[in-house]
Amino acid sequence: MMDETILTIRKHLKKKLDARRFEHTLGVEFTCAALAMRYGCDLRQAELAGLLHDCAKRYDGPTLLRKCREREIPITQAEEQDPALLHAKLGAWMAGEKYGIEDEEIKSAIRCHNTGKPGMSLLDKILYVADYIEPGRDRAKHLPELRKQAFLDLDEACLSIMEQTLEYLKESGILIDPMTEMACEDMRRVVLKKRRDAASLKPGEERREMVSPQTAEETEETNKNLGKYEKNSKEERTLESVKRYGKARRRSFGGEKRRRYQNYRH
Ligand code: DGI
Ligand code: FE
Ligand code: FE
Repeated sequence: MMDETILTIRKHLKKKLDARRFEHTLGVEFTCAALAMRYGCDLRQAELAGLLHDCAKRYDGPTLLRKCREREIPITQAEEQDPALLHAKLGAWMAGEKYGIEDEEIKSAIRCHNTGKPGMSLLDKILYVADYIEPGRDRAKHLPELRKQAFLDLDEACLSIMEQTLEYLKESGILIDPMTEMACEDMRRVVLKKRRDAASLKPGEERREMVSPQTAEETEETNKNLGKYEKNSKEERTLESVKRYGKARRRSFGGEKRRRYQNYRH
């Protein structure tokens, strides 16, 4: 059954956004849905986040600044210099106030969709990645590889995008928002931890593990305090693995990496 809310918002945005932005919006909505299927995220949440993420993009810089000030939305130095960034924060506000979205997770994903943030939720990461890889995008480097990576490991894809974005901002001499740096550092910690865990395991049936959905608990686990995580994770993971598959599953990071790069070549 088609969701009336989604259809109504789509119709409204078609009138409010220019044709290119609307096409991008649909691309992000559908990519969010695909990633939600892959990682076991709520489909409706993902679609709504994708659909509404750029709803404030119709305003120019000065208007964004004014509207954010009027609504007492905090403005960073980078946003002051590059007010276009504010479409994320104002967009989250509009999702709530204009489009009646009460779901805080959807609003959070919209709010952090251009800078990211430390401790991103599964939905935050899905929107962040979908915005970059949707079918209409063609400027970024390594898009075919990134698109594939997004469906293999969402955290790795997030990190690649954050690193590429920072590289682009540095090259162009654009002021970097501290949130963009913090998000990337946090994701790097999460990914390095995952890689270390994987490397410490012996080779095994890694294929099945690679395609198993990322659960909300797993996402939460990756976002946990690192020290605590460090102490318990091996035992917890082994236990979880035993629960899920009936025996301890082990895999080799080297094997997975090699296979992934082989995949990239065709
Ligand atoms: O709205 P979209 O064009 O679909 O994409 P977006 O909301 O992800 O915005 C992407 C732009 O945001 C891209 O040109 C890079 C820019 N950006 C990301 N982080 C920062 C940033 N710009 C500045 N000034 N500072 C940042 O930290
Ligand atoms: Fe955006
Ligand atoms: Fe976008």
